[in-house]
Amino acid sequence: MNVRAKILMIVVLMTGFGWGGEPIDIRTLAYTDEMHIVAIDVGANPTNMPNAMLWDLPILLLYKQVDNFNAIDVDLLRAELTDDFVNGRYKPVVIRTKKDQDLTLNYMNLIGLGNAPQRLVQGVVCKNCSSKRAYSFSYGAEGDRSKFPWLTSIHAHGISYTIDNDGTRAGMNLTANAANDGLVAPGESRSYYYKQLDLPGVWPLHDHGNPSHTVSRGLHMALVVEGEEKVAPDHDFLMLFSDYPTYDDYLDEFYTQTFVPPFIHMRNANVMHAHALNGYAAMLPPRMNMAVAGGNTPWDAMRTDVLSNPRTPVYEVELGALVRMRLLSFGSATTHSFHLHGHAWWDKATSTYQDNAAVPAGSSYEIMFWAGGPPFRQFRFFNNYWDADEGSEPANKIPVRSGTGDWLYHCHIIPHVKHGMWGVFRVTEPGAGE
Ligand SMILES: [Cu+2]
Repeated sequence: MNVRAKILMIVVLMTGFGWGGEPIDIRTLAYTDEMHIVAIDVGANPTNMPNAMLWDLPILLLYKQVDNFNAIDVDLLRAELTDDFVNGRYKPVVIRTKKDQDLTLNYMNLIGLGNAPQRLVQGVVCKNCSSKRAYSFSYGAEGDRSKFPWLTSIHAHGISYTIDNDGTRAGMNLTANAANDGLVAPGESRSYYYKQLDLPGVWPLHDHGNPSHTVSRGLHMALVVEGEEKVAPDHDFLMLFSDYPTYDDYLDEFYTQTFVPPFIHMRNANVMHAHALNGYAAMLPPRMNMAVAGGNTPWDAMRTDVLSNPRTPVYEVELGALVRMRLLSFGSATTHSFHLHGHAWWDKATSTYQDNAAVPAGSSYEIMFWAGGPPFRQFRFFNNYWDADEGSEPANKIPVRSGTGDWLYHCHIIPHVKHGMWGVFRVTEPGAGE
């Protein structure tokens, strides 16, 4: 094996060859009215930046669904979730329920318990730090918790609930009643009750114990409240936008004397931004290196024939399928957007056609179009994009505008593409997958 082939093999192993990001299709999820959720810390790298180039693994904070809280083995649970995450099988928790139903979320905080991951961080840690310093950091019982208690919660958007289910400490609520406290200490549990979900939509659920610290590390999930279905799309994809933290958390050191290291800290002392879809960031620099090592060029970094699929979602849909995309952003630092090549949709808010949807932090947005075809509204109202096949039955006609192909999608804040926010929307010939 020559040197170039060896390098390629090593890089391929480190970056996870063949892991395609699995889309979340809401229609495949069972309806629920009660769920058990835990929060747990996991040492794992959500990017394709090789682990060997990082000072240490970042510590993610994640929600995970479990059957119940009886006899939970924290280390086993953490090992399973870590394995899922590292191997590209992680999906953010999505809770699907129906309008006018009740929902109970039983919640247990496992952060820092058992054999919790620790980080050793070295390097220049701030602009004004002259020398390199070394820190160890964990969410475990050793040290950190005394200064920065890891109380966490579930705070829901949009749906109706009483103040004791808000998952937030604010105002005079605790003076009024200590039972109003929605925060949960490590090792403890409580339930959140939501009565008669009155507003359909895609709602964020996230920690509100210390959200500036935890939400960007992954402590977020989605609640889908289904209303009356007016249209039945062939695919109903949910995509979660998030960004992992960089320098924001130095503020914690300032206020609490507790150093919380940047999320992705390279051995060369650089701090990396990571912008993720469904939890994973497909950074371009490692893929450029891989492409060059494999005898291609940096311009081939988004190819999936010469490089692996990204762990961001790779959609595969047939030409003419009606696709709904529900976009939900947890961007803790910034807005993101969804731009899809070759497609457009009708934007209800502005009554214009668009091919780029901004999704501000904490917001959701819904779009609908035909794969390889026109916007949904255009098709309904103008009906001028039939695949012209004289004599075929109307039911067999397919709306075609841009056609088949691997259409790139990405956030249109351009640096976010480099930092991981892109993927492939593959439109195939009808029947090709059968
Ligand atoms: Cu973005």
